[in-house]
Amino acid sequence: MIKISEKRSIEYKFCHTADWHLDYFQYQKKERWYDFFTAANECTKLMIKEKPDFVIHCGDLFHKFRPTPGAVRLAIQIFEKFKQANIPFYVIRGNHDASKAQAQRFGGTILKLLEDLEYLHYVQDKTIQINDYINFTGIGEYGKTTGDVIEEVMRNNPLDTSKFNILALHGYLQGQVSDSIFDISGYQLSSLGFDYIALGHYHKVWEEKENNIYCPGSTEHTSLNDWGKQDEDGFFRKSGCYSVKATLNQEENTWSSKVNRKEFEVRPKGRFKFTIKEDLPLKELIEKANSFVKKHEQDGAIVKFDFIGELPFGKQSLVNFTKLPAILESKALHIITNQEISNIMLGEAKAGLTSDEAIVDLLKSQGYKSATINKWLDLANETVKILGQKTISSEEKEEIKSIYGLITEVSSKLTEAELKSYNKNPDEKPTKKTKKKETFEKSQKLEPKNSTQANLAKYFDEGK
Ligand SMILES: [Mn+2]
Repeated sequence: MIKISEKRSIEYKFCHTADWHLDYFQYQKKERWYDFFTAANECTKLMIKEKPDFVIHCGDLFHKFRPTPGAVRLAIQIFEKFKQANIPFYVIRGNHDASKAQAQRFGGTILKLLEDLEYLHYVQDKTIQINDYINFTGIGEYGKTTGDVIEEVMRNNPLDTSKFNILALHGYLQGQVSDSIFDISGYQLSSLGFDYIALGHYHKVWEEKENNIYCPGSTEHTSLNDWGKQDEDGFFRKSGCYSVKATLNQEENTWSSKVNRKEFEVRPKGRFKFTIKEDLPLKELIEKANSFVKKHEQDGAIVKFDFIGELPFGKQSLVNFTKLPAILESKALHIITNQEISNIMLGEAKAGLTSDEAIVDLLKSQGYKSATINKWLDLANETVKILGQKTISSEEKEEIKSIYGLITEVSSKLTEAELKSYNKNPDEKPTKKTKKKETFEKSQKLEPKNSTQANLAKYFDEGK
C-alpha cells in the first residue's frame, strides 16, 4: 500500500463520493429507481479504476431508513466490487440514511448491518486510524447542532498533526442550501486544521480549495434544483466524485494533496424557460410554446419547462401548457411543466365589494351566463378570503388587485345599465324581487356591452 519513491515521499490515494440515494423511486418511475443504482455503479467503476487505498462516502447512501430488500441486494452487488478490489469503504450517516433517533434504535441501521457483513466501515462521530499515516473523523448529520458534535468529537480526539487528517460531514456549511446562522463557515471548518474536508448533503458540486473543502454532489439528481453545469444544448449529463492524492514530504514532515474531479455520464436533464409574450393571440402563443418544447425535449431525458410571463386577466385560465401536443407526444422519460403566469392589471380598484346577490344581479344584466357568474362569485369570495388572511404574498396581492379592479369595473358599468333601464319607466319602481326577475329575463337577450367584457366572457365560456 505504501509507495516510497526515491524522494522518500509517502503517498496515498483515496476517492470521495456522497449522496447515492439508493432506493429513491423518483417520479414513480422504475427507470429512475434503476438510475440511482446505475449512477452509483458508474461511480464505483470509476473509483476502482483509480486504484485508491480507500473510499469515503459522506452519507445518504440510501434514500430511506428502511430500504427495500431489492435495494439492499443491488447495494450489496456494488459493495462486492469494492470487496473484490480490496478497497475499504468508509461511510457516515446522512439525514436520509437515518435520523439521529433512528440511528440509536436497538439493533442499529442498515449501515450497521452492512458493516456486520463486512461491506463497509460505518464511522459514527469518532476518529479512526485508517492506517499509520491517515486519520479519519466521521460525523453524522445533526442539523443545527452539527457544530457542537464536531467540537465534542475533537475534544475527545485531538488532532494529530503529524497525520493526514480527513474530516467527513453531511452538510451544514454556510453559503449552501439553508444559510442558517447555525451553519458552519468554511473558514471555521478549515481552522480546525484538517487536511481534507469531505462533504456530502449538497447535491451540487461545491469546492472551497482555499479551505480544503470538497463536495462531489450527488451521483444522481433528487430534485429539480440540483442540476449543475450544463452542456451546450442546455442538458446536464455529468456527475462525479473526487480522487485525492495525499503526499507526505518526509524531510519537511508536511502533507500536500492533489484533488482531481472524475466524471461519469448520467441520464440527461434539462431546464428551459419559455417567456410568454402577452400581445400574442392565444393560438400563436400555443404554437410557439409547442415548437419550443419540440426543440428542447429529448429521448429518455428529464426535462423541466418553465412557462413564465403575463397574460390579460381571464386568458391565463385558458392556457394549460401541460396539454401541449409536443409534451403529450414527447419521448422524454419525464417532463415537468411549471406554469407561472400573472395577470395584467385592467384598472385601479375603485369601490368595495358588493354582496353575492348584488354581483349576481349586476353580472346577469350584463349578459353573462350563470356558469360564468358562478366563476366570478368564486373569484370574489376567494379574494375576500385571501384579504382576511394576515399574510399575503406579493403575487397574491397583484392577483387580488386585478380581480378587485375588474369587479369594480364591471359593477360600475352595470350601475349605468340599470339606471338606463329605470329611466325608461320612471314611474315603475320595482321591488327587489321583481327587479331580479326582470333583469334575469333581460339577460337571456342581452349581449355583453363593451369589448373588454365581451372578450372576457368569451374566455370564460371557452374555458369551461
Ligand atoms: Mn442527500
